[in-house]
Amino acid sequence: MYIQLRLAHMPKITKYLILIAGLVLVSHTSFSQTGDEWIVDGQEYYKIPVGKEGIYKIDYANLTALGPALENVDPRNFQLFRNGQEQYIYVQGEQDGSFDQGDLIEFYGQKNDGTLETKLYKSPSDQPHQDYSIFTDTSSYYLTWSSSPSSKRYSAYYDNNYAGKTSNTDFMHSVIQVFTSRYFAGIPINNDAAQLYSEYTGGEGFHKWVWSSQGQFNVALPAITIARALEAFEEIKASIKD
Ligand SMILES: [Ca+2]
Repeated sequence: MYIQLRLAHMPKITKYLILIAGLVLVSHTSFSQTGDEWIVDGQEYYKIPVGKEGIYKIDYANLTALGPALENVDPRNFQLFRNGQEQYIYVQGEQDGSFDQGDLIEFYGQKNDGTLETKLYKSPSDQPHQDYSIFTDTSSYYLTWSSSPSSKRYSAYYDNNYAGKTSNTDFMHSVIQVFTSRYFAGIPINNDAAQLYSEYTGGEGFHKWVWSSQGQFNVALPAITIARALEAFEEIKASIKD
């Protein structure tokens, strides 16, 4: 009797579920950005791990080692993505439409940081900083290609005419030094003995702990003018949190 009743109701339930699924699909495609729009059905993506900041080169041998199909791609169509954003690249020898011996791809590679981790915390302000990932230093770059040329290209620029130009005495340059010797598990939501919560709470991440008994600790500064040293000191003071 019970089984018959369930069978009798199934068509209605199924119809209801299909209606909900339809609504979810419409809202997904029409109104929301999920962050994975850079992944296109049918395109191939080759993962390139980067653990250190610098200029990276992919030559013909590197490219064909990544995947044999890549040597037949029109290099004007190459795209490089990091964290869902297409990156500017320089492609030497792309003008003839084929990637040949002597051609190469250059890009500015950055290691991973905490930018994508803000959403782990209950409140964005709970993340102490975005300068150091709590999981990995290694970024994942993805090389792919579309059916049309990409606009994200660096172009070569030469200007060797120095006549009539005067050099600056100094310039602005930012250096971020992140202290990561200790891991703080976050301020417990309830102040009891156990801090093993699944949530990422206030301040969770890598830090240097400074106790009042420690008179000083060293911050390395590059060669800078006195005025800039004072500015740097103010920046350091502002970045130290209780
Ligand atoms: Ca070429």
